[in-house]
Amino acid sequence: MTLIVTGGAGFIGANFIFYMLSIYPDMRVVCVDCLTYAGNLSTLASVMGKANFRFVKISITDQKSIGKLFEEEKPDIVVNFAAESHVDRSIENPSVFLETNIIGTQVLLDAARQWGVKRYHQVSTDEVYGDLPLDNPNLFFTEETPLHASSPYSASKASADLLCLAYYRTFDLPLTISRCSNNYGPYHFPEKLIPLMIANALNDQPLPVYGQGLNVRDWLYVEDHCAAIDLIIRKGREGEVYNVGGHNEMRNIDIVKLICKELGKPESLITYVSDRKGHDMRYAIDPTKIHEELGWLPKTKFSDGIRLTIKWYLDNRSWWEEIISGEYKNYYERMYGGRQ
Ligand code: NAD
Ligand code: TDX
Repeated sequence: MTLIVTGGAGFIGANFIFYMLSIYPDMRVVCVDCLTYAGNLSTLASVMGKANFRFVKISITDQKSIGKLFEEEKPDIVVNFAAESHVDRSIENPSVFLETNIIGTQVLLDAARQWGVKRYHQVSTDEVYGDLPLDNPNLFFTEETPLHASSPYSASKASADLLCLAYYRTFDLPLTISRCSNNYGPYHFPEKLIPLMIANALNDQPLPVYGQGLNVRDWLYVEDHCAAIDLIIRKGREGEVYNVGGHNEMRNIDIVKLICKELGKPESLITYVSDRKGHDMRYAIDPTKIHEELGWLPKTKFSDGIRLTIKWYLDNRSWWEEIISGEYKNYYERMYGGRQ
């Protein structure tokens, strides 16, 4: 059994590789990643020496190299995590999002068709549904909710989902799609809310909360997402979309205050800054389908997961300190410097 994982040097892809190799120690896992700013080879250090693991540095947009790799490896399963994933960067520069998230997906779908892959899985996001209002907590995203993306990032992910569904309908390509809510956990790139706030708090730096911090996200520990994808590729029905989320809605400001409390840092570090353009108010997943069809339920409560995550950032300072001391500094200055 050979599994290709694209984007495996990033946050969720790396956690998925660890998860799969721990549950299926004999599976051949091939990681494809072109190592953008978000990809980090040191993340994969613990699996790099394994005989059944291979890392290949190529872009999913590189049709020739992807074709050659599929010819060599003849993968049974492909799970596509590779993407530009940060909403703020998509507002700054949309074009690479279209290139990677849409064209990259098309290249993989074509290779999967050509080489007879048994299952192609597209890792999508709840952001394709747009957002929900704050004043109606009984509304949730189901798989039937119309696509209504807000940012260039989510529009590119929605486009990729439509392409996948078209390949299923037109070519019978055996595929599945998962749309997950916000993940958190080890190896989360420090540009994202939770790791950014942990790193800044540990360095006694301001904690930049967009707007009033009232936006709501539905947080899921990354390992629970990995378990859901494993179930979907084994037992999910072809051509189907599965929403993944654990009913764990939190306001941004409450997360930031919790991080201050856990780290013993003063809330006076919190700085309200101008809002993200087009900022989605609330995401909330209805996970009934994956629960009833596949028996999936999240295992990690937020109170445990956030402590595990904070501990990981305390124990692995060199991982994120190296990131934030490099090119990230320029990004941070562009995004937050002088932002009021
Ligand atoms: P990430 O930014 O941490 O990692 C993305 C990885 O993809 C990096 O290793 C990067 O080098 C690689 N990559 C980017 N462009 C590539 C290309 N052209 N070719 C090959 N590799 C390329 O992202 P993440 O947070 O781990 O998200 C992974 C996937 O999960 C994405 O598709 C994202 O849309 C989806 N998702 C993320 C979340 C979340 O909360 N982080 C939630 C739901 C869905
Ligand atoms: O400095 C910040 N201050 C702040 O208030 C940052 C980085 C974020 N925020 C807010 C914006 C959002 O309301 O926190 C919330 C979470 O922001 P992000 O971590 O950027 O995540 P989000 O925009 O919700 O998107 C994430 O979840 C869905 C991932 O980045 C996507 O890849 C995934 O599809």
